Amino acid sequence: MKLYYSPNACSLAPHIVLRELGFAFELIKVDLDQHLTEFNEDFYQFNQKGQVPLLQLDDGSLLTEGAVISQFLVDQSLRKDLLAEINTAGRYEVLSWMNFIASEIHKAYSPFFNESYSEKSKNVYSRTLNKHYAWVDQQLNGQNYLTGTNFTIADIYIFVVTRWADFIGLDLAHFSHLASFMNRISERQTVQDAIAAEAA
Ligand SMILES: N[C@@H](CCC(=O)N[C@@H](CS)C(=O)NCC(=O)O)C(=O)O
Repeated sequence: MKLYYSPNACSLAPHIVLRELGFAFELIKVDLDQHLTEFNEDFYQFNQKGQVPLLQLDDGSLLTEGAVISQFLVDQSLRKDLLAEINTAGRYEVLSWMNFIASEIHKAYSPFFNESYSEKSKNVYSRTLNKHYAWVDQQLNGQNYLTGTNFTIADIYIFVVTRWADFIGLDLAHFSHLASFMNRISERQTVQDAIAAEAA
């Protein structure tokens, strides 16, 4: 398997999932501005959306959309703790989080990485993020992970996008349960290995 990624981008989530599962994979770095892979190939020939993450299977088939790639990967494994089996309530609880993170949190960060947005528009997105994180912080009150006692792919995904708060100067320190959660996830060996591999 090959994972096309950009350092610290949302592709870090399926990258961590690959390490949690112990799968063999190759990382291919993409320069998103130049649309080039580290081998000087046009990234658009692999993904016309021009976005990471992109997963290429050994048979050459391609899968996009990080939240779906993470689900796909766990379904290829025996690790049902990361995402419960089909037709169980636990699975849909995790998928509900995945959808919330993708549609409400992940995309609310995008304007901060796009120079065409004004400061005024960015302030609107800051307020949106604060509102969502206030709710997330409440959910984490008294529990280690988003869905309770179990670490899942939703914890990985929200960890990856919430790291961006530091990059854009969004202060989330007042959300103490969220802060503890971020520390807890950052202590995992797979998370540290993935971050180090992307920095190499
Ligand atoms: N809907 C996609 C969005 C992926 C996405 O936003 N990727 C960003 C990096 S975090 C990217 O590739 N941006 C470059 C671009 O959109 O041109 C997903 O969830 O996988």
